[in-house]
Amino acid sequence: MSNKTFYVTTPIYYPSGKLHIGHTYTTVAADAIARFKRFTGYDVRFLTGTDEHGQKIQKTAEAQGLEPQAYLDGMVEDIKRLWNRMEISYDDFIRTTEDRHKVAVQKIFEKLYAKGDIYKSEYEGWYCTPCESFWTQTQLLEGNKCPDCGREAQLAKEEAYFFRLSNYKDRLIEHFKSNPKFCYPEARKNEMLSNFLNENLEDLCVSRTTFDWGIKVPFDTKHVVYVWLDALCNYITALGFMSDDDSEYQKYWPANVQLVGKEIVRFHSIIWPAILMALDVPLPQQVFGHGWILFGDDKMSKSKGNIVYPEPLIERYGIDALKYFLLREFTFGKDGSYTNRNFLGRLNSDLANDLGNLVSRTVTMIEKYSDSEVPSPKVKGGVHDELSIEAIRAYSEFEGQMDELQFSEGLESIWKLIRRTNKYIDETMPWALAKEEGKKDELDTVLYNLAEAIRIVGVLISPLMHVTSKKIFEQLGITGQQELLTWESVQEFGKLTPGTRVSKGEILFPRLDIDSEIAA
Ligand code: ME8
Repeated sequence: MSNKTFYVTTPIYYPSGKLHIGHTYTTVAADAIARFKRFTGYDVRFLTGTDEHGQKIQKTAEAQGLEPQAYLDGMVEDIKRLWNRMEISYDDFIRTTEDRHKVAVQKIFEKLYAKGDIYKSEYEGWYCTPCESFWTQTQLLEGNKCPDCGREAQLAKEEAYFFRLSNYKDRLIEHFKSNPKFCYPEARKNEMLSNFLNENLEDLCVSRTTFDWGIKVPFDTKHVVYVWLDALCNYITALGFMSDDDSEYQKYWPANVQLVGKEIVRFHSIIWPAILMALDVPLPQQVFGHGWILFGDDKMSKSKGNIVYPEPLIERYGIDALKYFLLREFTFGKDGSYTNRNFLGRLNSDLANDLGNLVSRTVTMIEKYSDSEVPSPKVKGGVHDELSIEAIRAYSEFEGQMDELQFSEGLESIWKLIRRTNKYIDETMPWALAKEEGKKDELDTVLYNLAEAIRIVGVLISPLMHVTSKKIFEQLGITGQQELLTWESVQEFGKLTPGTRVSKGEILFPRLDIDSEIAA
């Protein structure tokens, strides 16, 4: 195992409804990072899970006539089924109702209380149950509406424990300034600095007494721990923090990147680091707040009912089609709109036309003009060298873009190579070379270079689209040749062994009739 470690996390989702493509988006992005880092030699830990306490979950379970735990078990089974169906390569799945988490959260609460970072007082203010967020009167919108979701907040007055968030304001500002990539992208950092850290940072209420579906405060059991404090701690409790065996915590913490949607950047870049500072624990290297997938102009959300689910899309078009679309269509960090037309348009243009056609044309020509065997290249220079230079460019650009989590640009770099390779076919016209006398060397070279280019494409896309990548390797007949499938193998053009036998497989991405797909 490599001694370079990499820890990536997704938010732990509320199992208060079926997950949709918004959740899938974050998880697919985290999976792409995890797979890319493993591929490039890191010992990776990829954590996801579910946030199972709080008033909202309790109310949802009650509305279905179920005990919270029974309700949650069913929901979590569905979530795991979805991630498994999508072949998400998570290493651990934490549920906040698990003992390993509950016990550690109680210890964390006790420690913060013993240090004086948590104290008892009375809460008087507003609470938004769907967001599980506390608000002051001045933060509310007109009509006592929650500034995050626009729904009506409720007045709450109860005895409560508070976390001394205000004590950490200066250290947080200092951390933001001296670590410019801590809260990222730039726009999120500026938003946090100007909207929250510039104002009075009030102490945070961290316990509730008006319901009981939560982790009990160990020394005052009529209180349950505020669901956000409970939830945020998952990133370290899952590693065994404050347990008998904290070897994983020692190995993987601090996280390299914590992915979250932009609406919860405040919790992850202000409250979470303050808790960690209070615990004397190092902060994650980066909290990346990505944008929203909108439906029309609205955020897709369980409560608004304007939802696209991943299951019908993956059943009909395959997991790689959805993963490709999510990573390619939206700039990571910015909002974007989902439409069926855009989704299907990308499938046709990028996957069926550009990639699918290239693989199919290449394998067909090798079968036809070279008896299914990859010939050895004979000629150098000109257009042939242009192709190999392009392949090396694609590899190095892709690496840089993946390190910056710019998936869309990374895929575009690979697609530039794909389009260049398609153009190479048009320029060299292998079908004409096959007919002409004395062009055998030229033809062999073209066929070899095409096979090598698609091998490189297959390797480059493998962390993002592993199903397609495997199909390409099968058609090229190199599945068993591990040395041709590694990250190192694409740093050089010309590794494919002449004589390899290709065989045409199923079409990678069939061309779709968009209007009839939309009507279906
Ligand atoms: O907030 N576009 O859980 P949650 C993009 N339990 N991403 C979206 C999205 C959309 N339309 N909708 C959801 C919670 N997401 C807490 C987290 S973490 C300690 C606790 C993604 O089920 C995005 O990552 O509401 C967002 O932050 C997350 O799902 C919210 O999931």
